[in-house]
Amino acid sequence: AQLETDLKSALRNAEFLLYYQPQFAYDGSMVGAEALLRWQHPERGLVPPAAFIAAAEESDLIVLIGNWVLRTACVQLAQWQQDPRCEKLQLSVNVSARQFRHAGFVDQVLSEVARLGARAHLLTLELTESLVLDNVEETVARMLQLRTRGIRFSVDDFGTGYSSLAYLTRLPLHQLKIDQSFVRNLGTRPTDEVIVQTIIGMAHNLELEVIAEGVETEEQRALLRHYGCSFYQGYLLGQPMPITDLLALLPPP
Ligand code: G
Ligand code: G
Ligand code: MN
Ligand code: NA
Repeated sequence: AQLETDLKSALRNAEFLLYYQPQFAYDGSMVGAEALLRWQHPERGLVPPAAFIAAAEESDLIVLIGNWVLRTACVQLAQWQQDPRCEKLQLSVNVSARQFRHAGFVDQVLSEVARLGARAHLLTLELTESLVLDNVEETVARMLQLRTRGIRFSVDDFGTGYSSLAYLTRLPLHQLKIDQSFVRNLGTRPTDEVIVQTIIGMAHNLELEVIAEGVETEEQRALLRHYGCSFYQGYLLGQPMPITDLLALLPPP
């Protein structure tokens, strides 16, 4: 409960900020970033989401925090659109199950996008596999309301749940994001190579984009490329970083 009180005051005192982890195409060009929440605590310093997201998810606090993240991401997208170096960058935002199921979610996303003038097709919402499978009817209905307005969807941590091909075809998805637990052992654990190849093949057959996360070595990237993975994210290419550092990675105009 203390943490909950602290999080409420963090919202009031504007102590949250977004870090950005770059995402690259196979040709080395930056295609966008994932927004990752951080809490700049007055005494504890920079607090990672692992220390507070789960607590926030126990109440509608996650809705308030999630709304802040969405708004801030839309502000960023709208700013990028003013700069020819950034105008094509897409931004991925993590969405918690409780936030997605909240009655106001669809309206919240659409109104922030419209109010701030962000291009909807550059905003990707990352949903976890367990979220999308929990109540497929309702999930599809909500996703479609956003999809028809241009918002894109990615399945985060893909491969850790139990998605069947049948479920996947029912969801209006744009991207699968291969979980880092499979990427980590590429080249050392043959079963993970099979899993990664299967996910990539599945994505291609469903005409979905596929991105690998947690890419830490050249060997992993080379294998992923060899298997047909088109997009990469991970420490090899860039850690989550402040926005100014991200923009410094772009080629000069
Ligand atoms: O960098 P990392 O420590 O940023 O993130 C750890 C976990 O926190 C990841 O599983 C990530 O999905 C989650 N996370 C990061 N930012 C957000 C956010 O804005 N909203 C939600 N719901 N989860 C987030
Ligand atoms: O939203 P998601 O669960 O995918 O969160 C991504 C998490 O993975 C964040 O905590 C981020 O900091 C972390 N991460 C990003 N790239 C790497 C990487 O290359 N290696 C490891 N170990 N973690 C990473
Ligand atoms: Mn994510
Ligand atoms: Na993930």
